[in-house]
Amino acid sequence: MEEIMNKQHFETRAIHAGENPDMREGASGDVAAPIHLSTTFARHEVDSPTAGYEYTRSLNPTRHALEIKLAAIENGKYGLAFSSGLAAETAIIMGLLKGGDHVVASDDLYGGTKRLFNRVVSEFGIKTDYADVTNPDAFEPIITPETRMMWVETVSNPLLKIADIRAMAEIARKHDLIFVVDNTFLSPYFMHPLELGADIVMHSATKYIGGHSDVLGGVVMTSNQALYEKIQYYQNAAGAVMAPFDSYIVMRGIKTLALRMERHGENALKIAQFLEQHNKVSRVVYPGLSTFPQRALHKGQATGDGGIITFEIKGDVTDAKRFLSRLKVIALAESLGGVESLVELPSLMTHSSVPPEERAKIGITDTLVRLSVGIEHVDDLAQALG
Ligand code: P1T
Repeated sequence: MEEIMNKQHFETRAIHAGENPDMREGASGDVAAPIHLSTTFARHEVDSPTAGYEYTRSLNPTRHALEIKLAAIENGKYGLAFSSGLAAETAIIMGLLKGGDHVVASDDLYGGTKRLFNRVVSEFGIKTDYADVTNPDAFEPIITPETRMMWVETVSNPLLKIADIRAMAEIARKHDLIFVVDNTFLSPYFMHPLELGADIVMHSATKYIGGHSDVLGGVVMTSNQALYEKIQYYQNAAGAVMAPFDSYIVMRGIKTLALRMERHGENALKIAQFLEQHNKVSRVVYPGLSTFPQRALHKGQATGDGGIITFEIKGDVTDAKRFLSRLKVIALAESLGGVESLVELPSLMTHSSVPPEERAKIGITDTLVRLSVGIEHVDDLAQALG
C-alpha cells in the first residue's frame, strides 16, 4: 500500500492517503474518513488487544488517518498532528532537547516562534542564538559544543528570506544537529524539505494546510524513526494533540491543497507585479518576481512561490495604518494561508513580541506590510488595493 502511494502524484495522495473505506461485511464503506469523537475504545478483556486505539490522546482513528495523509504529502514516513503550530514546535523542542542544550535558528521567524525560544523554553535551560538565514556561513560561528538543533523557516515570516536547505543540512550533518524546517509558507505542495536534507518538517496547519481560516493546528513530519518516536512520546505525555473534529477539517483542507496553492501563486504574482507599479508602495518582495534577490536559490529547491507578499508603504507608520484600514475585500487580520486575502502590519501585529531593536536589525520596519493573497478573483484584489 505504502509503495503504491509513493508512486502516486501529490494530488492523488492528498485525496486518498489515510482514507481506506471499510468494505467489510456490515461496515459503512465511508469514502471520507469519519470523525471518531470517542475519547476511549473498548476491549473484550483487560489484557486483550484493542483494534489499535485505547485513548484518544494517545491515538484517535481520525487523527491517525490525518497523520498518515500528512506523511504522504510531505514525502515522509511519519506524521504527527498537534493542537496548534506552536504546540507542534514545543513538542519538537521539548521532546528532543533537554536543559543545557543549544539551538541555532534563523533570524527571521514568526514572532510567536521567537517568543517560544526566547521566553518559554529558555526557562528550561534551552538557549537559542540567531544568524542571518540568507548566509549559511553565518551559522557555523554560533554553533557551540552544546548545539543540538538548527531551525529555519523558508520562505520566512515575514521577510520572505530563503534558507539554502541543502547547504544548511550539510552543516547540520557535520555538527550532528537535528535540522528542522518550518515549511508553513510554501506548504508541502511547493517544497519537500525532507528530500533536501531536513530531519524534521513542521507546519502551522492553521495556514495553507487547513486553508480556510477555520481550524488551528500544527503538524510534524519526518522519516527518522528515532526522532518520530521521541516526538510521539512527548505528544502523548504532554497532550497537546489535535482534536478529532479538527483532524477531519484539516484532512478536508488537504484534499484541495494543490488547487488552492496553484491559484494562490498565480494571484500573488499578478498582485506583486501590480504593487510594483503602485504609487503608495516603495518596495515589493515576492519570490516569484524577477527582482527577488534569492530567486535562483529558491527555484532550485521549491516548485512554486506561494501566496505571501511583503511590501513597504511610502511614508511613516500612520500612512501604513491608513492604507490598511481603508482596504475593502482584504481583511485586516493576523494569520495567512486561507482562501480569503488577509493583510497585516508585522511590527504592530504578528511580530510585536520581537523587540524593536531586533526588528530594526533584521528589516521589519514600521511600514512593512504582509499580504496573504487569497483565491478571490485577482481583479477584485487589485481593485481593492487601488
Ligand atoms: O498559530 P499557530 O498555528 O500556533 O502557528 C504558529 C506559526 C508557526 N510557524 C509559522 C511560520 C507561522 O506563521 C505561525 C503562525 N503565524 C501567524 C499567526 C501569523 O500571522 O504569522
